[in-house]
Amino acid sequence: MFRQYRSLTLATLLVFLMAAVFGCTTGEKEAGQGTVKEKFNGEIIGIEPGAGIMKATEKAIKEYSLDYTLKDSSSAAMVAALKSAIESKKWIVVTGWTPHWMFARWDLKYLEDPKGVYGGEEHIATIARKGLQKDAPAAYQMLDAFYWQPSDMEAVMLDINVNKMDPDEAAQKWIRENEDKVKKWIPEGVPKGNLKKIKLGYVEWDSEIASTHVVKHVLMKLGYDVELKAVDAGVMWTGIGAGHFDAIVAAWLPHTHGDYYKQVKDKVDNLGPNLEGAKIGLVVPDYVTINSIEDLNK
Ligand code: PBE
Repeated sequence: MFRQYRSLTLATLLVFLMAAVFGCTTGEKEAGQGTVKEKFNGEIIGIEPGAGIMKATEKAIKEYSLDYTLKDSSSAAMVAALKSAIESKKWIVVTGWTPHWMFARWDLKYLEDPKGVYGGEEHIATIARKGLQKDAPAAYQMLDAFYWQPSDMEAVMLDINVNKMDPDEAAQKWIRENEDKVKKWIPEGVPKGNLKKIKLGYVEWDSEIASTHVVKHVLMKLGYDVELKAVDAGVMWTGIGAGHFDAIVAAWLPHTHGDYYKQVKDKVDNLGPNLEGAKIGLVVPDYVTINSIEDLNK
């Protein structure tokens, strides 16, 4: 009986000792003494697989020889992961872009990209199918004139994502509050044409939800019915090339969607930039103490 007790006590002591030792190691890591890769859990949190930024990140992993896994997810899941990491002050690296409301919501920074894998500054272009000009001249002119600032797009994104407005409501609110800008996009004395319904393709990226809904409501002001079709990036591009969509306002050029664009460029009308000063890259919270993609290897 007594012997049994003694061995039990010894075993308990051993368990306590082990817990103390291991607990200590974990505690140290949480206090921030792991390697950079360990702090990021060896993961880059990505978005939808077809996005240009995902291809660019695969390339960055190769060019910087990063021992990291790029996780597919969705734009919404990426933001949710970012939010929860920030709430517990954990390190996280995500595929991010500008314009995006997340920069207004949290203190974030781009990791420097000395090899230029993400391609620097770019623009978002409007692309129309061939024949739209003839079928719906007023819509075509409006799409051609559509041009706004990153701050405009961000205002709509903030209403949708932070103020939890419905995209249609947020778009209509922005239009109401920016009559002077919208007026410049509305053609005068241009016939509507035979096409009554305009079909816009887009991907459910926060930036493109904002722009596509604004354009939808301006086209409705011109008297068109408008149908929005949310698809993958690949389908958006083959769709505009094949004329399944009348237009897209979500073409990130020259870099992010450069490969997609190359495949359809002779079959579409490029109506030029609708926004300048866009950018993609790897984004971390400000409290993360590294500054460059090269530091991810440390
Ligand atoms: N994005 C937003 C897209 C373009 C718009 C940066 C996530 C992409 O990477 O394809």
